[in-house]
Amino acid sequence: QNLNDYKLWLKYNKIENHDLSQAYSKTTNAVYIANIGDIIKNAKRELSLALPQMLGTQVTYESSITSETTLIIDVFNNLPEDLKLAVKKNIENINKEGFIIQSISRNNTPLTIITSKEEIGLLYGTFRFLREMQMHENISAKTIVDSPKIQLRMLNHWDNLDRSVERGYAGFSLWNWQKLPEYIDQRYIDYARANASIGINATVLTNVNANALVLTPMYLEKVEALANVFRSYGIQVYLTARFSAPIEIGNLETADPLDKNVQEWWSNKAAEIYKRIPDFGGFLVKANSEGQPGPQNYGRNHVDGANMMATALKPFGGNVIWRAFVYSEHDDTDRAKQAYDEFLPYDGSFKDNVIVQVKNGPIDFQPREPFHPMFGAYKKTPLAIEFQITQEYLGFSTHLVFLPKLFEEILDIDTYQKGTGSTIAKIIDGSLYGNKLTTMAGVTNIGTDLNWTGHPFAQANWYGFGRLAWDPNLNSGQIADEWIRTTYTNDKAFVEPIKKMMLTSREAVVNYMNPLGLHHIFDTGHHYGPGPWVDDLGRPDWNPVYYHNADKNGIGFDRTTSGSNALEQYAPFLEKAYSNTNTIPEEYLLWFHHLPWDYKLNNGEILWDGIALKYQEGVDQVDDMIKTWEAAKPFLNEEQFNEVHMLLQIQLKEAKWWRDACLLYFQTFSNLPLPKGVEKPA
Ligand code: GCW
Repeated sequence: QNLNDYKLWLKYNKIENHDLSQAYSKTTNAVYIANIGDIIKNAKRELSLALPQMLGTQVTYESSITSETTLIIDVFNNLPEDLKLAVKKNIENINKEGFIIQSISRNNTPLTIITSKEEIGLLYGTFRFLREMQMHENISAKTIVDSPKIQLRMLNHWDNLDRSVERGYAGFSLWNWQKLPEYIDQRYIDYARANASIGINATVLTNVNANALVLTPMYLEKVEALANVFRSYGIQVYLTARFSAPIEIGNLETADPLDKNVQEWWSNKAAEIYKRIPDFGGFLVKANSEGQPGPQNYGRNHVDGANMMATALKPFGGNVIWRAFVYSEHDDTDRAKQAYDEFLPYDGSFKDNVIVQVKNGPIDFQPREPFHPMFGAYKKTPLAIEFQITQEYLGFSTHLVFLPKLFEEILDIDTYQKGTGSTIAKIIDGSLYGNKLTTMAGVTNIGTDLNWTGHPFAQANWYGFGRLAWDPNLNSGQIADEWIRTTYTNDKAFVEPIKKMMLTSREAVVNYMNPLGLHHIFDTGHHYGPGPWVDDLGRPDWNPVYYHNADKNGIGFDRTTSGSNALEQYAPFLEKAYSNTNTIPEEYLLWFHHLPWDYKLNNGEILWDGIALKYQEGVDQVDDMIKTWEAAKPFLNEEQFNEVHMLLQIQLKEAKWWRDACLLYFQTFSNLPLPKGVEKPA
């Protein structure tokens, strides 16, 4: 791995263009930055790191605003009256984390102002200012007025206390529990910088399959040390709370949420945490899911459990984020239906500091899923969307897959639950139902690898998640553009083809793993390679054969009225459209329908041929990605080039593996020859 990749998108490369460099030097010639708190100190640190690297000059800071000042960074309330007047209109259009970057002429001197309502906006504004410079934009020619559209922009670490990371493919956990609290690794600071630069403002440090130990004083002291670092970057710490903690670390005999002693235990625990961490965010809970303990162990329900914790956190302003990722081996209902069935009756019964967190799709982070039907159906209790940034089902950190494309696809979907235009973005940002708490969570792909994410391009998924959590209406092409230009170069001859490569990479992985709505045909446990033949696991709902149902008559999961009728969980308009093979988008075909091998696709191909050709298309797309990368070689140093080139070779080999394994297996049912154009397995 390349040492330079450690810097992520905060490389602050030298600006070679003389005129541009001159212009930026003028803008940053005399900087007044208010001294109002720890957060702004970090904005100042960032400027002091970035400007000399980009411009080759040291920054001169002024202790007060003078007629020489060229850049002012301060909150609106502190600005001199004439400047207040200049930015007044824009200040009305931002929220408390938003910012304005505006250039004016003051006494015939050009002046740039970065301002906000609160201190945190100045940090976000500074990072944005620096990004504009990294992207060689003409800052003084435009006014930027920007605010986050979602309140909690949150990473979920699936990090265990032994530093292993569940579904982590980039080394070990960043949190060095053994050396904490005294030893503050520079990584914690750089992690916070990277997150703040894209607006992430909350992090859950521990795995949802939690160990209760993190709630003991020995660990809380370490959590406090991390919270102290993150606070000055505007990042709030959350912890996972194992439901049975009162038994495991509290010496109680039960964890029954209606038991007085249990309730008291959690209230005391909350008080203990807030004493150390006054801005602690709250708990993320996985309960009665995949064998984790929960209220149902005591004959209670999700509402009892979540509300008990919510009551404990409420006096301190904390939240409970309660996951809806539930499905049971004792229930033979289609797994895709279970969370909705179980949770729908509880809509509106949760306390106002409870957020229900739902994965983007109804199964589990597949390369493509239709949206989870709880989105739009839940109208009163706020929902958080949970995306997976780590690539559990998308080739780990070996395959290049640009996930913002997937995130965007989901966010843009219309659920039709409150008429046309009921998009998931509007549900998540609260605008559709007026929810007060809004959250986007991403299961992080970060670890101790030198480049943080294993694959250098996986950095773009961290970046893109943050950008979309800030504004779920952003376009994935713009996100790719920003990432490439801040990470590599602004040269169009590099940016354009690489952007194209990134934007097709998600469809490529769908094609070579799970085309036309196929899903969950991964090999058991690790979820890396193909395993469509697996049929012997203890739980039927973990077996791939449960999902593809291939037999001599056809393939696919019938979720219409003749099957599991999962479609009844969607709005009538979609239920109708998806029930009909003529109107369902073909990318969801086999998710909802079991169809004969000779079923005719829209383009006239029979289903078997269509599947085979999709697998081939995926392989060809990876081939093209390699060609694109090879053509980009002049812009890369040898290490940079080789690293991605080697990874792409593996991706190609494995795309073929997927194609061959799946087609050979499915062919035992279809009994049809491979169509022309599909490479014969070696
Ligand atoms: O995606 C599945 C993973 C589990 C994970 C679970 C969950 C943390 O395979 O590793 O557990 O989902 O989201 O709870």
